[in-house]
Amino acid sequence: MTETHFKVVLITGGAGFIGSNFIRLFLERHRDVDVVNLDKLTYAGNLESLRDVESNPRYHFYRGDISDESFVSRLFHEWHFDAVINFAAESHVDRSILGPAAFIDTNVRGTMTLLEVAREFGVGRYLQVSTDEVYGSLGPSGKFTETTHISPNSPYSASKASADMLVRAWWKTFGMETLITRCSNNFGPYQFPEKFIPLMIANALQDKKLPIYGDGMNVRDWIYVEDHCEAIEAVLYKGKTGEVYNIGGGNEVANIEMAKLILSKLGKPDSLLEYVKDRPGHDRRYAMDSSKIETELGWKPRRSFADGIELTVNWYLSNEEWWKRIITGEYQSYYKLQYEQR
Ligand code: NAD
Ligand code: TDX
Repeated sequence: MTETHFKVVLITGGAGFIGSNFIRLFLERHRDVDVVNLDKLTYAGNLESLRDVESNPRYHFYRGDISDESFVSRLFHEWHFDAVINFAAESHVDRSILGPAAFIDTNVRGTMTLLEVAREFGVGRYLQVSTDEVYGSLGPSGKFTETTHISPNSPYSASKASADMLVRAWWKTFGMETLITRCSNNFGPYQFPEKFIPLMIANALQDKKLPIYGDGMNVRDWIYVEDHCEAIEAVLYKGKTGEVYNIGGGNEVANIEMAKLILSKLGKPDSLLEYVKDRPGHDRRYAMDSSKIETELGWKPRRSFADGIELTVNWYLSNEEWWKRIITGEYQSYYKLQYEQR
């Protein structure tokens, strides 16, 4: 599919959920590209999610912070990056309500730092991985398009929207070749068990209550993570610079329906469901219109919702060690120690 040729690509936040899935897919499909993964290894970063690629000679890991300008500059001196994909972020809405500062540091300042260094070094393409949440909330009908007014409601989405604005400005003012993707809710292997689907699976497997915020009727548009990764790949190679591309799965499901589906797949009773206090500012409904990326770049999601959820539930069933060690904090302390000793 490639017209543009990249030799070295910088992936930030590659030890997270979507980044690790992307690295795996990208190394497999682009056999002549080196991938540098820059990740701070926050609570959400886990090198265990990349075990199968760590011995690949084209994969290179650096522990560092995207908002640390001198570190980022040193990395750009060491490597000649043809493209940057910024996945690194604080990504959990509930945490942004409890403490927004880290969201501003990483999602806003970190993006600015990457943009500035990438500009200084003349990087070819810069892709910002953004979210449908920047558009705010929908009523019962309609979908977000790329021209929908930006209207973020949580500290998380406000920080992501701010980053999008910076990216736009660096395109317009400095002529940088930037791209923005805005995707709906992802699910699949290696998602941190604080997010809705893995949390529901992990709790059900431990016979713990499944906390449902509010009336459980909030709707999300779910996309299997591999489909999101393929969309990012399509935008990186074929997207028009300065543009925004919406990415959605076309699978609108109310939270309570999702939780019940997971319980039934695991043979667990609905009595595990527990309605709890709503999330403040909780967006009611998200739905993406992906017609632009479909018509202009020929991408569309390949995985059906039924297949994706089956694969995901099975993955958590057969990778209990991965998520249980996260819950107990075992990986976190192991990797922290390993990298702090360097
Ligand atoms: P995640 O929380 O699983 O992973 C984030 C990664 O970024 C972690 O590995 C973490 O260690 C790293 N990181 C955090 N701060 C950093 C910093 N200052 N410097 C370097 N690395 C840092 O998140 P995710 O779900 O994989 O999301 C990836 C990106 O996709 C984010 O930008 C998010 O906003 C966006 N997104 C996510 C979804 C979703 O449903 N998960 C949907 C749309 C967009
Ligand atoms: O315990 C819970 N109970 C519950 O009812 C949790 C954690 C969530 N929920 C609800 C809130 C949402 O309506 O489930 C829905 C999904 O929640 P999250 O998994 O926290 O995702 P969301 O807030 O929709 O944001 C996600 O999608 C867009 C990602 O976390 C973001 O990074 C991404 O940008």
